[in-house]
Amino acid sequence: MTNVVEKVYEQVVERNRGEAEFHQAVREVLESLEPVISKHPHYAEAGLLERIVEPERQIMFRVPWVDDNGQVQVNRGFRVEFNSALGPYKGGLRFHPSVNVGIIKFLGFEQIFKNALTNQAIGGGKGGSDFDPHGKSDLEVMRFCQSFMTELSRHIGPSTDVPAGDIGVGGREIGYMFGQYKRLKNSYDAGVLTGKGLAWGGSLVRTEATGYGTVLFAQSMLATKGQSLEGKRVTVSGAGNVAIYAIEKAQALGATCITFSDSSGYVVDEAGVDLELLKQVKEVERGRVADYVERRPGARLVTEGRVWDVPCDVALPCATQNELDGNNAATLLRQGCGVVAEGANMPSTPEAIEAFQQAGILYAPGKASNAGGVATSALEMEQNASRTRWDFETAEAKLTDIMTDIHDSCVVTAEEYGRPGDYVLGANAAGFTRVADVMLAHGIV
Ligand code: NDP
Ligand code: 2IT
Repeated sequence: MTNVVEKVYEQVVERNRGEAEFHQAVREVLESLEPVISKHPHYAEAGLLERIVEPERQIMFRVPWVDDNGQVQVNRGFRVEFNSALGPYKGGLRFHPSVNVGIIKFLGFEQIFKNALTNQAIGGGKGGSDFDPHGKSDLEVMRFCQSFMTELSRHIGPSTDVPAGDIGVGGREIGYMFGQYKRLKNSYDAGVLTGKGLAWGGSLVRTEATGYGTVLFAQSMLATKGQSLEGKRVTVSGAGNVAIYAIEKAQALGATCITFSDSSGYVVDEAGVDLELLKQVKEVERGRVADYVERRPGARLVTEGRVWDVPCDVALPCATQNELDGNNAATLLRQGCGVVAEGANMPSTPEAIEAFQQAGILYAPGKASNAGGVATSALEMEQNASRTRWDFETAEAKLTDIMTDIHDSCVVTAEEYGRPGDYVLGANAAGFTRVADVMLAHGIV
């Protein structure tokens, strides 16, 4: 790293001790911004790097609730309002036992650049809790969400900060949180949360958007080589919102998706995933991947190794951060994988990214390829503000246009800096420039 970038990175490590994922995300962005900083020294001179790595506000709070046995439980809640240069803070809420401030900060930091890439008026933020929804009753989830929102409601608003879902937060949780927000504020502010139900201000396509967008991005990358997803073997990790709709879109475009996974293992289904069965098991029954195998002849459950051991043409990591390491990348490359598009946030480790880039395959970082989710959240805000509702085709056409634009601006920006095909540089440089120029215009705030 050059001196100026190295100094900022060291300060981040020093000031945010023990936050490994945050350090990793900052390092990845700063390293790839070096050519931008050399070409445009005024960004560093204005202290923009130091400012952009420091959240505008970080909120941490106690979330007490009572479980079904009458026992008091205490979780920790977070909201990191990272950057509001482009619009209200926007980003999901994650409920997972692994959640800590470093994870929320890495996600919030990535969100700044992702949201900038969509070209919509949304700043970057993220939140969540170490609450684990697995195995909890609906009533327990409701009580937790109500307690969480009781504090969060002081900090959010349709023009201030607009949370949505992420791991462990879907339509059910957004519903409980919206109900509590409405009750506390005595105001039907539909635009305060996105990912709402269709009957109360939600947008068509929001459920599908992240997975669809990831696949559309992969399709755009393939098109630069005169290829498409038709006939390709695709491996997918995860079995949640992003994975399910990535599989749906990839199959619609003629690919065969042969895997999915959760924290109990992965499933190989060489005949192609039976999407209706997967939705039944995961969305309706909230079951485990083994429940799919029990009902699907020919499918097998693997509990050793990683889904990346399965040979494929295209890999779509759609579960969580650092789920694909250098060894997994080497295996993928050895077995002929030529495309990786990230549905998850930061699923590839730095070693894996390095391997993909050295091999010259098509590799899309999550902040570009998974931006369809937040982009459609911004479309939901737009519909809420104008009290309209678009049909599925209208919303999907807008999503498709946004994903094409993001893809093309990554390509053009990478070329501008003499590194054609480098989607990491393209995404970071294009996203950073948009935010940085507006921060300059707003003065030192
Ligand atoms: P879900 O909660 O719907 O699904 C997450 C899936 O990933 C589950 O199958 C889960 O398995 C698995 N998973 C999660 N954590 C782990 C872990 N530590 N180890 C192994 N498996 C794990 O979440 P989403 O599909 O919404 O999110 C998936 C990824 O996509 C995340 O990285 C998220 O940040 C990112 N993303 C989500 C967006 C959205 O709109 N929802 C938008 C953009 C990115 P299990 O149930 O066993 O834990
Ligand atoms: O990581 C992400 O972009 C999300 N979880 C979606 C955020 C949103 O506000 O829709």
